[in-house]
Amino acid sequence: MKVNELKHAGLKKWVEDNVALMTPDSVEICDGSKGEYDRMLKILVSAGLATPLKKRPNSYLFRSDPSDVARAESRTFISSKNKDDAGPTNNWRDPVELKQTMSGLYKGCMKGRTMYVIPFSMGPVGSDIAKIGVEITDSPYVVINMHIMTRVGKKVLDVLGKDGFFVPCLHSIAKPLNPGESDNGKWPCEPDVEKKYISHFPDTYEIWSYGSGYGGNALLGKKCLALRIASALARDEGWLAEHMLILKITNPKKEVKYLAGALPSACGKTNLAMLVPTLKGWKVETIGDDIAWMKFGKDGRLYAINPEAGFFGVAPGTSEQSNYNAMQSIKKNSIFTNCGLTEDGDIWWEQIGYGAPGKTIIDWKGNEKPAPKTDKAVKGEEIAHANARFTAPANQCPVIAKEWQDPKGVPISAFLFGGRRATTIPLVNQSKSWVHGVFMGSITGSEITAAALDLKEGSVRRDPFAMLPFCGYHMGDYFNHWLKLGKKAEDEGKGDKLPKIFFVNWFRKDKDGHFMWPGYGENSRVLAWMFDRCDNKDNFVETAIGKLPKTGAIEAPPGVSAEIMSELCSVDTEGWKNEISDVRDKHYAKFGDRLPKVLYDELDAIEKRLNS
Ligand code: OXD
Ligand code: MN
Repeated sequence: MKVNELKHAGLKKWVEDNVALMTPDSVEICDGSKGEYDRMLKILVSAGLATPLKKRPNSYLFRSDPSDVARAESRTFISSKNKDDAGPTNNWRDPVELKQTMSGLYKGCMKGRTMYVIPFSMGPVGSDIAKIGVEITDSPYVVINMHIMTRVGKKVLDVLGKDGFFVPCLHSIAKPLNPGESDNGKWPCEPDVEKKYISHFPDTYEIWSYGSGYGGNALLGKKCLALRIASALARDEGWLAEHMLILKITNPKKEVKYLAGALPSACGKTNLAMLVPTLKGWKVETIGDDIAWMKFGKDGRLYAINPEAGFFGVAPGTSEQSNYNAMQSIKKNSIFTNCGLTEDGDIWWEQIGYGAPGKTIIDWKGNEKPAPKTDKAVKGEEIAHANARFTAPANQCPVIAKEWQDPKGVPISAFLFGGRRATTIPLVNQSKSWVHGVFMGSITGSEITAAALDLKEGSVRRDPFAMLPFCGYHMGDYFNHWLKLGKKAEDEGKGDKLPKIFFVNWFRKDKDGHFMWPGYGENSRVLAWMFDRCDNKDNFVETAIGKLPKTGAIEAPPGVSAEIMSELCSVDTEGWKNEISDVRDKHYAKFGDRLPKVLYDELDAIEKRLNS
């Protein structure tokens, strides 16, 4: 298809304007076909950027530039007209100035390259909850990743019609080529981090990205569209765009419920989405591992779709033990970025579950090193980058639920929030009400190590709703949006249809620093308790902080004593008093008068109950 054959006048003009600005050598409208995918890989292999993997059919390894290995949060901008609308947790730039700067950078940026125009659907094509985006990019690596992560092609243009709504997503790796020049094995990008831009214009629902070819900076359907821009759309249109997994859980009586869960990075969200239950007779299946879009149905229930079509997962730490189903999902047709390359032509990473075969291995920077005999991570000597990734089609997951592509979505019975907390926060806690649940989401936090961020070891980084880097507007307004949706449902007499809200913590430690809860498949015991709570089973005690499991309501996993279970499921009054003052003084205070008053009321009410 040629640009002048595009039926949508707005799309055609947008593409033509950008062709004039970016001056690519040629333009291709992507059709999402296997032929197109294979052609992109030929280009990438001959440019020395992709290595075919002997051990995995139709799978390839890429090594990015060391400047281009993760989301560039400091270069991610929320460019709303009013600075106040971006809020204290986002980087703001004036949209007129930012567009001027970036238009200057985009000028001639695709010289010597092909411009690819990727029409994609986030969510099953044509679903009422789905949205269409079109990404302009000069990166064939982006094209193949978008093929896996979204639904690409002509069917999307058909749904878009002549005047449908789409989110324009501009992307360039910022590396024009001179005549005769080739990438020659060097990952093309702007190596100066300060010159990378990942910009969002929430008032006009646009994305402009420049200088990075990696992950969330470049695959614009994911964090940029499906979270930052979608959160603004959801605010304006009355729905929810959340950083949540979606799972299906079936009990031994074959009853089914769906649950959506938000956990900050490094808390095992993908593992939870693909969990293998240890609890007999229970089954967990996956709908999505990262993002949920949810709209109320006429029946008052909240229906969720996974807007994505693949997994873009962190590789290190993924093993048959930590995530059996992820390991099965990446056996073929997968893309690996910044992993190690073994002598026998396979990928390898730290904590993959086995040492590397052979004598030598190529690390993520392309250097040959002795093959590690164990899979332990050695600081500063990593074979795979800590944020090395796999991209795999969701339908390769052995436990993908049959309804994962249902255009009407699945009805959500429960929300789960959680974080990595060594103390205070119990194993599981159900909110007393919707408002209390929003309060729980708003104080979500996770402990970090000093090495990871410039913060005191063990201190809590608050990551409300796990949306801190992903909310496209002021987080105080975002909390209010959640409150408003709950109030509307209650005012309409549909409050009982709202999902129940829970807070979990798999990461409590004892005085010696050992984890008290085994996690992984044993988390099914907690999911089962939540399942029964959704059916109003009498398995809880009412406490100052919420509804906690009754003694014996969660059967202890092997090796966990009754005393430990009771500690995991009780109120740490002193710890909670500290938590409350930390939230009031260091967290809520940041949001000024946009922090909804009812959340302060909730804080006061918990404090009062703790003191009584
Ligand atoms: C992700 C993230 O890549 O949350 O999913 O950073
Ligand atoms: Mn994520």
